[in-house]
Amino acid sequence: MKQEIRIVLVGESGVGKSTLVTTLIKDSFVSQVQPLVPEVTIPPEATPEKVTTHIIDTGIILKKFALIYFSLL
Ligand SMILES: Nc1nc2c(ncn2[C@@H]2O[C@H](COP(=O)(O)OP(=O)(O)O)[C@@H](O)[C@H]2O)c(=O)[nH]1
Ligand SMILES: [Mg+2]
Repeated sequence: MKQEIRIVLVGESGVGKSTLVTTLIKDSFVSQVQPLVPEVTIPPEATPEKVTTHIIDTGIILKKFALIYFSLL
Protein backbone atom coordinates (compact mmCIF):
# COMPACT_ATOMS: atom_id res chain seq x y z
CA MET A 1 0.00 0.00 0.00
CA LYS A 2 1.22 3.52 -0.84
CA GLN A 3 2.64 5.47 2.13
CA GLU A 4 2.44 8.86 0.42
CA ILE A 5 0.46 10.39 -2.42
CA ARG A 6 1.68 13.30 -4.53
CA ILE A 7 -0.91 15.26 -6.51
CA VAL A 8 0.50 17.67 -9.10
CA LEU A 9 -1.90 20.23 -10.54
CA VAL A 10 -1.08 20.97 -14.16
CA GLY A 11 -3.03 22.89 -16.77
CA GLU A 12 -3.28 26.12 -18.70
CA SER A 13 -2.81 29.37 -16.80
CA GLY A 14 -6.12 30.70 -15.48
CA VAL A 15 -8.04 27.43 -15.26
CA GLY A 16 -8.17 27.63 -11.43
CA LYS A 17 -5.33 25.41 -10.13
CA SER A 18 -4.17 27.78 -7.37
CA THR A 19 -7.78 28.60 -6.43
CA LEU A 20 -8.49 24.88 -6.04
CA VAL A 21 -5.65 24.45 -3.52
CA THR A 22 -6.53 27.65 -1.63
CA THR A 23 -10.20 26.68 -1.47
CA LEU A 24 -9.25 23.32 0.00
CA ILE A 25 -7.13 24.95 2.74
CA LYS A 26 -9.55 27.79 3.60
CA ASP A 27 -12.67 25.67 3.08
CA SER A 28 -14.22 28.56 1.12
CA PHE A 29 -13.77 30.26 -2.25
CA VAL A 30 -10.97 32.85 -2.29
CA SER A 31 -11.16 35.16 -5.31
CA GLN A 32 -7.63 36.64 -5.03
CA VAL A 33 -4.97 33.94 -4.82
CA GLN A 34 -1.22 34.04 -5.33
CA PRO A 35 -0.10 32.76 -8.75
CA LEU A 36 1.82 29.83 -7.27
CA VAL A 37 0.66 28.30 -3.97
CA PRO A 38 3.45 26.57 -1.95
CA GLU A 39 3.26 22.78 -1.61
CA VAL A 40 0.57 21.65 0.81
CA THR A 41 1.07 18.52 2.92
CA ILE A 42 -2.00 16.90 4.44
CA PRO A 43 -1.13 14.63 7.39
CA PRO A 44 -2.40 11.03 7.27
CA GLU A 45 -4.86 11.51 10.16
CA ALA A 46 -6.65 14.20 8.13
CA THR A 47 -7.27 11.95 5.12
CA PRO A 48 -9.90 9.21 4.75
CA GLU A 49 -7.30 6.62 3.66
CA LYS A 50 -4.74 7.65 6.31
CA VAL A 51 -2.07 8.47 3.74
CA THR A 52 0.19 11.53 3.75
CA THR A 53 -0.89 13.59 0.76
CA HIS A 54 1.12 16.33 -0.96
CA ILE A 55 -0.56 18.80 -3.31
CA ILE A 56 1.77 20.62 -5.68
CA ASP A 57 0.63 23.66 -7.61
CA THR A 58 2.42 24.53 -10.86
CA GLY A 59 2.69 27.77 -12.77
CA ILE A 60 4.52 29.73 -15.38
CA ILE A 61 8.01 28.78 -14.10
CA LEU A 62 7.37 25.07 -14.56
CA LYS A 63 5.77 25.77 -17.92
CA LYS A 64 8.92 27.62 -19.07
CA PHE A 65 11.07 24.65 -18.03
CA ALA A 66 8.73 22.29 -19.88
CA LEU A 67 9.00 24.41 -23.02
CA ILE A 68 12.82 24.40 -22.81
CA TYR A 69 12.80 20.64 -22.18
CA PHE A 70 10.52 19.87 -25.11
CA SER A 71 12.40 22.22 -27.44
CA LEU A 72 15.60 20.26 -26.72
CA LEU A 73 14.04 16.92 -27.74
N1 LIG B 1 -16.22 31.68 -11.24
C1 LIG B 1 -15.15 30.95 -10.91
N2 LIG B 1 -13.94 31.50 -11.02
C2 LIG B 1 -12.87 30.76 -10.70
C3 LIG B 1 -12.99 29.42 -10.26
N3 LIG B 1 -11.75 28.93 -10.00
C4 LIG B 1 -10.91 29.94 -10.27
N4 LIG B 1 -11.57 31.05 -10.68
C5 LIG B 1 -10.98 32.34 -11.07
O1 LIG B 1 -10.16 32.15 -12.22
C6 LIG B 1 -9.01 32.99 -12.15
C7 LIG B 1 -7.74 32.16 -12.30
O2 LIG B 1 -7.60 31.29 -11.16
P1 LIG B 1 -6.18 30.74 -10.70
O3 LIG B 1 -6.44 29.86 -9.52
O4 LIG B 1 -5.20 31.86 -10.52
O5 LIG B 1 -5.75 29.85 -11.95
P2 LIG B 1 -4.35 29.11 -12.24
O6 LIG B 1 -3.57 30.02 -13.15
O7 LIG B 1 -4.73 27.84 -12.93
O8 LIG B 1 -3.66 28.89 -10.94
C8 LIG B 1 -9.09 33.75 -10.82
O9 LIG B 1 -9.61 35.04 -11.06
C9 LIG B 1 -10.05 32.91 -10.00
O10 LIG B 1 -10.75 33.68 -9.05
C10 LIG B 1 -14.31 28.86 -10.16
O11 LIG B 1 -14.51 27.70 -9.80
N5 LIG B 1 -15.34 29.67 -10.50
MG1 LIG C 1 -1.76 29.51 -10.30
